[in-house]
This record gives sequence, structure tokens and C-alpha cells, in this order.
Amino acid sequence: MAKSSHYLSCYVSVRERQAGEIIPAGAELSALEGYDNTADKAIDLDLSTYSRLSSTSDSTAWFKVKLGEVHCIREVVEFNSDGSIQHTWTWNGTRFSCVGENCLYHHDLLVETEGEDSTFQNKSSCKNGDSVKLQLNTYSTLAVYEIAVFTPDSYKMMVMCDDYTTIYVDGEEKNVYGTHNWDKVAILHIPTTTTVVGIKCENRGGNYGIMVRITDKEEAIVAVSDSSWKCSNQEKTGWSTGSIKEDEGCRPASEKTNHWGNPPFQEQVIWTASGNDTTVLCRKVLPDTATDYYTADCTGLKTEWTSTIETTTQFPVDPETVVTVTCSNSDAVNVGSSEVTCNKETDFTFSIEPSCSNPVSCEGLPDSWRNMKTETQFPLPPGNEVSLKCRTGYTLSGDKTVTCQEGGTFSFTNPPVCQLDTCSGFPSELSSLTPDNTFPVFHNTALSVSCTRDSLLMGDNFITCVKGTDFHFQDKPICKAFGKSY
Ligand SMILES: [Ca+2]
Ligand SMILES: [Ca+2]
Repeated sequence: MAKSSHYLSCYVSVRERQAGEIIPAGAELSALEGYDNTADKAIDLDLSTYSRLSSTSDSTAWFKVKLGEVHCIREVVEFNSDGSIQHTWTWNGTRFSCVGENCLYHHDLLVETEGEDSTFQNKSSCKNGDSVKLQLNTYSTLAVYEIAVFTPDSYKMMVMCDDYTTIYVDGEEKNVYGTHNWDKVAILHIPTTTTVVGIKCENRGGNYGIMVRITDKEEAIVAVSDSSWKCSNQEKTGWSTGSIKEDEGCRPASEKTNHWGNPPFQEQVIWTASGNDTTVLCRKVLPDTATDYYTADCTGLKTEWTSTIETTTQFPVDPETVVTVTCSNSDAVNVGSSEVTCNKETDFTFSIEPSCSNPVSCEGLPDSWRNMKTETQFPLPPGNEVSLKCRTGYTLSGDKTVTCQEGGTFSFTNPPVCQLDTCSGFPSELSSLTPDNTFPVFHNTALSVSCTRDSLLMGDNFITCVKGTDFHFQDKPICKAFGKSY
């Protein structure tokens, strides 16, 4: 790694690979006339070498960085020979677009996937491709000194310092363009696991100040320069790792007016309290918000569920997204929650774990429903109706129809009951008879019948109660008054 004394005096041509930068598997140029460059000069980390190509009347000319496998890509950076950034293409969730004032649009950046790659399926949170391709417009020329492809697995740190900067990430000095000019921004990608960033800034006259912005993969602020930074004018061992205490010369940063005319980003400018301090060391302990990009989203249902439970939700989804689940088998029943909330990966929270079981059929009428019958065939799946009847001599009260429900039981409004029929009296045709019992009598009760003294019983002297005023007999009994002719 280059030491500060080296790159303060002259810019090193070999750049340092940054956090989240994908190590390319190779590079290719489309076949071109007139140039004899090798493609890998654009990925050799040497800012003085480049790959060059030009297009003529068609737009098939391209330069391609092959990534070896499908990656989730946050940003593609094309460097100039001095290490400054010529183009930055940023993933906006739909496509890569060039950002910044240097975008010239004489070529497009395409991220593509070539052929089959199992890793493509696995990185469902963000799957961009296995190659980054710069495609030229017609009649244009492209010289790629260096191109770098970044995954979202890093923070982007932008630093301005008037005048000379040294940047430390967890105590390690970083070699990055833009640190030796008061008016240039130094950009680097740092691990999301970074604990402390340190900025050593040396003012060589006139205005002074430090300005920093650190953002995550969604461009959200992780940290900016403000009074929460700790600054000192003494370089003590451990200052850039945060191990120096505040009372050892390290104090809250003083905020000062921004003197940069039109900086590429704008945050609070900080320094020590004294404008006479020429070398100032400021550090910031980053908030512990590091979240693995690939694990943050839910990528699918729990693997234990997937054989029986499904959803129409398209994954990935963000944490806290509510996902509705149903049973894969339309006859099955989810006895747990139908809504689950994404935690991360395939982890969900729920009140009752979703669980699909096949429906329990109704196997027959309950034993307690005595003297009841039906023509329905069992077993009967839930949701079907059953018409009820009673055996002879019994009459149904309550619901005439019940429904088989989940779990093999029946639902009804009024409980069905088969009540034994009764006879309430004789019909008019038997009104001359005198029974040996008082009404009502139950179904099947045999009544002995007789006649008054002045009449004679003809027919059966026993009749049997059927129901109401209906009686059963062989030979209809009737009382015939004496003295009356037949
Ligand atoms: Ca190069
Ligand atoms: Ca200055």
C-alpha cells in the first residue's frame, strides 16, 4: 500500500481495490480495426494503461468486463488516468444510469447475464448480471483506463478537505484520488462493517475545513461531518481507530461556514476550534447499522412451508412486508395465520405458524342424533349439506339440513332431534270407540277399544297408534247400537 509521503508528492498510477469492488474474471473488446489493445488493461488497476476502441457506422463496438458470476451491482465507476472519476453509473432499481456532471452519453452501460448460472437464481434480492458492457454509439471512440464494479455491500464515502487529506478506515490508510487537492472530492467505498473513519487534513494556507458524507446502498446517509465527530490537532497513536479518549486532546468538532463554491456534495464543514491548527485529525465512530444486503430482504417462504403453502407475492420483498399465504392444495385448510410478515431471508413472523392440513371429512351422523337417518353417502368432504330424516315413528324437529364442516363435524342453527310420534285422539271414523288409555299415547302403543253398553264392538278390539289421529288396525273397529238394523 502506498504511503502518504508517496502520493502526496506525486499521484500513484496503481489504484487500490476498494470495499465492495468485484474482482473481474476478465475483459473483452469487440473485434475492431486499427487498434491493438488488450481489454484487460482496463481492469489491471494501473491508471496509466487503457483499452481503446471505436465504432463506425454500427453500434456493435463494445468493451466488456466479465464478472465470473452473477453479482448484485450497485455502481460502475470509470476512472480517468489521474484516478478521478469520469463516469459513475448507479443502479436505480430499474436500470443503470450515469450520474454526475461528466456523463457524456457517448456510450451506454449494459449489465447482462450470459448463459446459465445457478447463482443467478440464488441472489434474488438483487440480480444484475455477470458482465458489464460499455456499448458505443456510432462513430465514437472510447478509452477505458480503469473500470470498477461495486456491489451494494459497502458504504460510499465522499471526503473534501482543504487542502491535503489522508483517509483512514478502521485505522488503515487509504490511497484514493482527490486527497491532494483542496477543491477535489475523494470517493471511496468502505466496508459496511467499518467502525471508525478518520480524516487527517492539512491546511497549507487560507481556507480550511473537512466535509464528509457516507451513504449506504440506497443513498441513505450513514454519517456526515458534524459536531458528533471528534477532532484533535495532535496525531496520537490510535486516533484513527477511536481509541484516544476525548479528554486526550480529542474534542467535538467545531462547525464552520462552507467556503467551497460549488462542491459536488454539501454537508457541515468541521475543524478544530482553532483556525490556527494546520493539521487536524477528525474521526467518526459509525453507527452500528451494518446489515448484510443479501439477507435483508425476504427471498421466499420458509422452506418447511413450500411443499404445502404458497403465495402470489413476488419475492424479494422488503422486511416488514406482509405476505398473504394460502394452501397449495385448494382442498386443504390453513389452520395457522394467513398473513405473515417478512423478517429477513426466508424468516417470517406470524401469530400462529401457517400449516395446511387436508380436510377432515364427515364420517356419519353423530351417535347422539338417535333415530335419525340420511340418504347421503359418507365419508363426506367439508362444505357439503346433508338432508336429515327420522326413522318411522319419529318426527324431525330443528334443522332439516346440516352442513359438514372442517374437522368432520356438522354445523346447524337449531339442533336436529327425532322425537317419537304421539297420537292425540281418534279420528272421527273411530269416534264411537272408547280407549283404555288417555291421550296422547306414543307411537306403537296398542289401545284396547270398547263400546258403550248399548252398542256392540265390531272389528279389531286392539288398534295401534301411528301418529296424530292415525291408527293401525286389520279390521276397522266400530260400535253398532243394539236394535238398529244392519
Ligand atoms: Ca488500466
Ligand atoms: Ca487551504
